[in-house]
Amino acid sequence: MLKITSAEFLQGVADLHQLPKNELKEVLFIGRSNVGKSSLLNKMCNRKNLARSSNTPGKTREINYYIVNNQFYFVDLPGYGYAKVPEQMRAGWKRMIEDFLKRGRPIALGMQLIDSRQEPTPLDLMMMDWLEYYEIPYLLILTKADKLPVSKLTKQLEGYKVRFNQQLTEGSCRGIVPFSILSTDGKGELLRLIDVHMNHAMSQKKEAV
Ligand SMILES: Nc1nc2c(ncn2[C@@H]2O[C@H](COP(=O)(O)OP(=O)(O)OP(=O)(O)O)[C@@H](O)[C@H]2O)c(=O)[nH]1
Ligand SMILES: [Mg+2]
Repeated sequence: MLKITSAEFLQGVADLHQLPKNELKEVLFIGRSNVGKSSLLNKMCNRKNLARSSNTPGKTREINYYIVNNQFYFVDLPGYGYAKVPEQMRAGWKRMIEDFLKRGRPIALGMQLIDSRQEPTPLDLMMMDWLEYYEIPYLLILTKADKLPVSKLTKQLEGYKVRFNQQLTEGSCRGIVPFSILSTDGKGELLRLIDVHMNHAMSQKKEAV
């Protein structure tokens, strides 16, 4: 079982030339502004303020790198979809994320976060298409699960499973997991899944050599 024993902020990347040059595996945190990316990252690391919750949504333009167990990276991607962001900044975000994915970074797993109370937005769907296109294994994480009664959450989960059945069975989606920072329920399962995909990514690398 993966245990996170250390986690430190490494750097904020505004220009992709600054991306770390080593080969450490990466776990990506992807989702719209305010969906809970930083909260999830903090919860996974048992830290309150490792990833700062931005009080100005949409303003974070940097890709934030955290080094975990001195072994792999948690990568907090800038949130998208904030209504008040000017068109020019949106285009900049899109270019940055696509350039990032194109670079063929050693990504072990993508965590695509969606608010459990909502349907995926067009930008969420675009992100999922990109993950599929680049064959990056990813999880759909339904955040803020505490905000729904259990029956509604179950229904949402079932709806997502039906809707994304093809991605689950033939594509790169490796699971749909409800999550809440107010409970410890989903954390063990996420750590297990990160571990599985980290090991998988490492063994693939060895085979390729
Ligand atoms: N009730 C509840 N609130 C949550 C949960 N996860 C996040 N929040 C709250 O949602 C707000 C946004 O969370 P963040 O983690 O900052 O969201 P983010 O995706 O990092 O946002 P950006 O950095 O702006 O892209 C904060 O007020 C969190 O406390 C959850 O599981 N349950
Ligand atoms: Mg954040």
